[in-house]
Amino acid sequence: MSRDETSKFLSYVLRHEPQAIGLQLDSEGWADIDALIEGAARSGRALDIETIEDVVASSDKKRFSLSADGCRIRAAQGHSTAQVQLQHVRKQPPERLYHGTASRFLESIEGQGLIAGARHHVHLSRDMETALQVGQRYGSPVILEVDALRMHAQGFMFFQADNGVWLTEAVPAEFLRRA
Ligand code: HQG
Repeated sequence: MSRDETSKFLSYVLRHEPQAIGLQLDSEGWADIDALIEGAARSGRALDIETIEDVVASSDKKRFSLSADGCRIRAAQGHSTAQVQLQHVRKQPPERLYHGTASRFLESIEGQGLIAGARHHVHLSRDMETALQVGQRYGSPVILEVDALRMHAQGFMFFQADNGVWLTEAVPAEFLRRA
């Protein structure tokens, strides 16, 4: 597998479908790297520790983390699997955060706010550029500005993943406006 294919494969099994290769994640999202390599081999994918380390080091968004002893790996955020209930670090957010989406979702978002969908959290970024890239994945991109500090002051919880991505459970429409 190329570096890109490996990154997509790791996202798939470490965030969404570990059972697809018979892999067990703990509640903090960690997988044993030997078990990951064995599971990949069983499903016909050749994976080795050097490729994994290369993908971890080169990931533009720092999607994956290795444990201090180098034996385990996890995705920093973006999970949908019920095997994982990652306890992200709770933090006070900056005044504004941004969410990139596609214009065709706007009507629904105006009605019900931002919801996590399949993932465990709504993903937000500190900068508009990242939000634009995220929004582009689904069509004509739109950047939404989130009144994060005001939400926080009203008791909504915010978390920051290992890689800096901001997370919250949902964003009611009243805290959203087009950037
Ligand atoms: C939209 C990538 C209709 C939401 C990125 C998004 C991110 C609604 C889509 C990470 C809605 C969900 C996550 C509502 C939200 N009605 N649509 N009420 N509320 N949506 O992929 O935030 O490259 O699950 O706007 O960089 O796009 O994979 O979430 O368009 O950090 O590492 O529903 O994934 O990271 O899509 O992306 P997603 P996301 P990686």
